[in-house]
Amino acid sequence: MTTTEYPDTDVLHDRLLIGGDWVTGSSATTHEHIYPANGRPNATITLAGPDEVDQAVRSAREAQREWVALPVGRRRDIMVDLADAVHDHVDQLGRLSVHDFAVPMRTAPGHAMLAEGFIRYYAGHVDKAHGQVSEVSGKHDLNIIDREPYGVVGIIAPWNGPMVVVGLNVAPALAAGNAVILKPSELSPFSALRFGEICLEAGLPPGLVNVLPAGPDGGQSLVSHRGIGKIHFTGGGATARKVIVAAAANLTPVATELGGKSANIIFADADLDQAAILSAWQGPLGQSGQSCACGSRILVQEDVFDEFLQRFLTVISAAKIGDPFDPDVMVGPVVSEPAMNRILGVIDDAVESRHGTLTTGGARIGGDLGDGYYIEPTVFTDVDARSPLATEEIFGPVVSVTRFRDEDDAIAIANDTEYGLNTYVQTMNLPRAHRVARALQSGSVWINRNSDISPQGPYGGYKKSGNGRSGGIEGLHEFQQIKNTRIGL
Ligand code: TXE
Repeated sequence: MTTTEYPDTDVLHDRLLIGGDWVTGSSATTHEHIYPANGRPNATITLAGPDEVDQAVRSAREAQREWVALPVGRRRDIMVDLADAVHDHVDQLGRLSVHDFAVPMRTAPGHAMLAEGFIRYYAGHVDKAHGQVSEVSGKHDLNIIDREPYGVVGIIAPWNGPMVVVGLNVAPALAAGNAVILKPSELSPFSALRFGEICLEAGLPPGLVNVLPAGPDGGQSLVSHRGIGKIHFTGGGATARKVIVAAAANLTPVATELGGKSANIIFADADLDQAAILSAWQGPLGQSGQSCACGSRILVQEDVFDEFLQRFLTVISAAKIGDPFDPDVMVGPVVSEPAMNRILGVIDDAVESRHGTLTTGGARIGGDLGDGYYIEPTVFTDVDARSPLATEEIFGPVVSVTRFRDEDDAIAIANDTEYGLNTYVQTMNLPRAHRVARALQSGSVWINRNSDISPQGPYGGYKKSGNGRSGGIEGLHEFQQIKNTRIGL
């Protein structure tokens, strides 16, 4: 199929959504968006520049005043209407995610479903905000503690999950009473722009949600704008440092959700069939390993190493790789030619430096898929624990499988990383599961299951995986500031 034959090309929006209007700005540049599955352009999009960011902040400020002036019940109902509207467009948003970054259509609607779930969850918080009254020394005084919105918040999304960020961060920001400027990556503009349009269709005030695809320059304009009350950044650590430095000019607070190098610990008492399936999909197969939640360091108790490895490789070899719009395809390409070349470079370095034994994969996939950016699911064993393979986030279909002796050994290896986003543990021993979970230095621990991020559980990192929390009441508090009012009676 050529890209023009793909569905929904009529809603591949290529402009900015500011104040409810589609805008192609003078200071904006353009970006030729490439469909990763065939290396061909599917649209030329407008990127936001400083003028467009400034215009969006002005629109957002107006809309935010209108938003908080609405009765809470009305705001709640509008957010419920938004959840319903996203629900009605889950498949279309899924297809746009495929156009965005070639995530297989088998899983793409799941991003929009997650967004719907978070929007619906936070809609329920809108009319249940309770302040507090606390006793103070002047016993006739009245001391009131309130949580208030920042005003206009900037939300920066990574290319691999704009609709996930809509759920994790846009939903609580709106529920907390803020207006939002959402900046998707230039590599994945379409689903976010369509979401912005759905917000207008669902009745949100124009300008409450502005969608400005932009690259690093536009991103810098957003984070250094003095009209932004708070920034939420999801992306890599290197970029996070640039964001924090730029925001520091105005002392704008920044919450971050960053990368990971997550361990997946498989004990001898685990269900090895289930562990093999979970490890393959949470590892090199799901989104071709392009996920912050990728379980890229698979640690297997030595007694069952060979038995697990054989089952794991069997699951990988059975996965169908191809065009993400094909409903039978489970694994797509990586996001871009630079990403493909970077990942292949990591693999070649690891082989040349003997940092591990290449057990399967390692090469670009040619043939019918040769125009796309496809890499074979790649597994290294016996990896040098100090090598880049074992310590650096690869963000591609490359994982390591190594042995450990006992529980203490597994915990030590799992924690021996500067990251701390997720850890996975496969065991049927309940006391062990709790003991190990308590000892792990990561914001999320998943026992016998994949990383199923849900509204009820705050998701975020330890150490260099970031400081933000998305989900739960913590996710709402990220977008509120606290006011203490004391009245002398
Ligand atoms: O990140 P980048 P990518 C992490 C993942 C990996 C990275 C991949 O682990 O490390 O994100 O996503 C914009 N000023 N997570 O490649 O390059 C850029 O346009 C302001 C963790 O997108 O850091 C994009 O919109 N903005 C996450 C965004 O920053 C700038 C889940 C991120 O870009 C900028 C998913 C600049 N100077 C991925 N330069 C989690 N923890 O949940 C770029 N940008």
